[in-house]
Parts: sequence; C-alpha cells; structure tokens
Amino acid sequence: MDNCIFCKIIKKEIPSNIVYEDNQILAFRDINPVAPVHILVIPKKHIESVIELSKDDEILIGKIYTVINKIAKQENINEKGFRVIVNCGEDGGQEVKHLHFHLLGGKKLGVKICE
Ligand code: DGP
Repeated sequence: MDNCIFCKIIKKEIPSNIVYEDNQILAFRDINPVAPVHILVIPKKHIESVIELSKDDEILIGKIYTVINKIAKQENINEKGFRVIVNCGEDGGQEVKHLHFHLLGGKKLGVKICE
C-alpha cells in the first residue's frame, strides 16, 4: 500500500526503532510512547484492521502473539506484566489503517479507558 505509513516503515523508507523482525512480522517502538515500553507489532502483510482478517490469517495472528511473548521477555516486562491493545476503526480510535498490536508495559498501567 503506497500511502500506508507502516508499509513504508516495513520497506525502511521511513526510519523506526526496530526491536524484532522476521519475514512476516515487524515490531518497532511507538513514536509517541504512553508507557516506558510501547512497541507496535505488525504483520508485514497489509491488513487494514481486525475487521479485514480472514481465516488465512489465523496462523499469522497466532504468531504475532508468540512474538509479543518474546519481546515482553526481551524488554523485561514479562514478570510484572503488560497490556496488548488493538484499536479497530473510528470508534476504536484506530489512526493508522494497518493492523497493529500495541505492547505496553514498564509501569503500572492505569484503569482501562472505555469512555
Ligand atoms: P492507533 O491509534 O492504534 O492507530 O495507533 C497508531 C500508533 O502509531 C500511535 O501510537 C503512533 C504510532 N505511529 C504513527 N506514526 C508513526 C511513525 O511514523 N513511526 C512510529 N514509530 N510510530 C508511529
């Protein structure tokens, strides 16, 4: 997707602070962190959001969670805990239209926001 900022990050056209990469998944630090650890884990395949997922993506999404597990250990937040957030669509507050998993940790996170 030519105008997708995360696709540009995947192609290294835009710099990012990468913490994990394989042939299907990329993880990099969020540009506006809201916690000491704030990493975005994304599929390299352009999928707009959770709503665009198909059965073919089931293995990929499972793999994203094992990558999150790996990064949580790498970042030393596995024992104290962390939060994974996926925003979807307008009401869900999704700004970037490329599926991404926010991995947040490194401090005691506040009450979940659903106002
Ligand atoms: P969401 O609201 O769920 O769509 O979150 C999108 C996140 O993407 C937001 O926390 C900021 C982050 N972000 C947007 N543009 C860039 C960028 O160019 N680089 C990095 N590292 N993060 C970005």
